[in-house]
Amino acid sequence: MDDSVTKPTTRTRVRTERPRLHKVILLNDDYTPREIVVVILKGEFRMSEDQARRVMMTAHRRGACVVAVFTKDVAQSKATNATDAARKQGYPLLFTTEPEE
Ligand code: TYC
Repeated sequence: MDDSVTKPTTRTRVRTERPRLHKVILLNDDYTPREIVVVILKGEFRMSEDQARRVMMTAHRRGACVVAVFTKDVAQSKATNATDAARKQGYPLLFTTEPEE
C-alpha cells in the first residue's frame, strides 16, 4: 500500500504592479524669456535644441505642455530642480507634476 503523505502546498502568486508614472508639466508665464525656458529644458531634461523649442512653444501657445514622464520621485525632483534653476536667475517659470491616468 502506498502510505506516502502528500503535503498540501499553497502557492502564492506575487503580483507586482508597475509604479504609476508621473508627468512633468511646463507652465507658461508672461515673464520668463523664451531662451531661458529652452536652456532649462535642455539642461534638466536632456532635450535637443529642437525638442526644447517645440515644448517651449507649445507651453507658450497653449498654456502648458507635458515635458516627459518618469517615476514619481524622479518627476518631482526634476520639476523642483528645473523650477529652482529659473528662480536662481530671477524668473517665475514653473514646472509641476501629476500622475498619469
Ligand atoms: N511666454 C513667455 C514669453 O513670452 C515664454 C515662455 C514660454 C514662458 C513657455 C514659459 O513655459 C513657458 N516671454
